[in-house]
Amino acid sequence: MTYFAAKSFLAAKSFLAAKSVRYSLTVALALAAAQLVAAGAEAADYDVGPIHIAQPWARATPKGASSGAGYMTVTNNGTTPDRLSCVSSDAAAKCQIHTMTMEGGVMKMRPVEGGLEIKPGETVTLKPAGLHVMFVDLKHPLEQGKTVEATLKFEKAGTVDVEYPIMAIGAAAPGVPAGGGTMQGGGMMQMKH
Ligand SMILES: [Cu+2]
Repeated sequence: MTYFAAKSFLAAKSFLAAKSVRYSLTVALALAAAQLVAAGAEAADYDVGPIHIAQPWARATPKGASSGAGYMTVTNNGTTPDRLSCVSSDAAAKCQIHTMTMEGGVMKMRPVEGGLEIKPGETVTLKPAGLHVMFVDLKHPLEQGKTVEATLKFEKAGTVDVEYPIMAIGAAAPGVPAGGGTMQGGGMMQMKH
């Protein structure tokens, strides 16, 4: 619940104290609807089979960048391991799941072969300086305030189209504009396909 929604909810609550039950129900429903609309502006969560995807987001890219990155939290609520791959994106020639590791003082990223395993009951967070969805060979820059779509494939659970709201260049997390470990412009970055 946003601060604004919380405030208006409290206001409505005291207002309702003097009203009939039927009327209060109507207002409560209207409030719930208003909150749903407000939530629509933020990232949606996705479910495919027993897989839950929360808070997808991507980073805006500078002009001329050839690749961009997306992040999210993936939980496997099932009883068998599953494997995540990225099939396609509307903004890039291809998309991949990448790992990032420090090797000899250099940050290297490379595609996860055969898909990223997510064990039963496990939650895996894709975040800056770690695992990420890599949008390779961008057709256009990722622009803050817009979204980039990717089709994700889970070996067992199936495919799902996910929209990643695009945050600022170098954003550390949704709603956190401060940079730190930006993926783009990496003189230190080596990429293997
Ligand atoms: Cu990458």
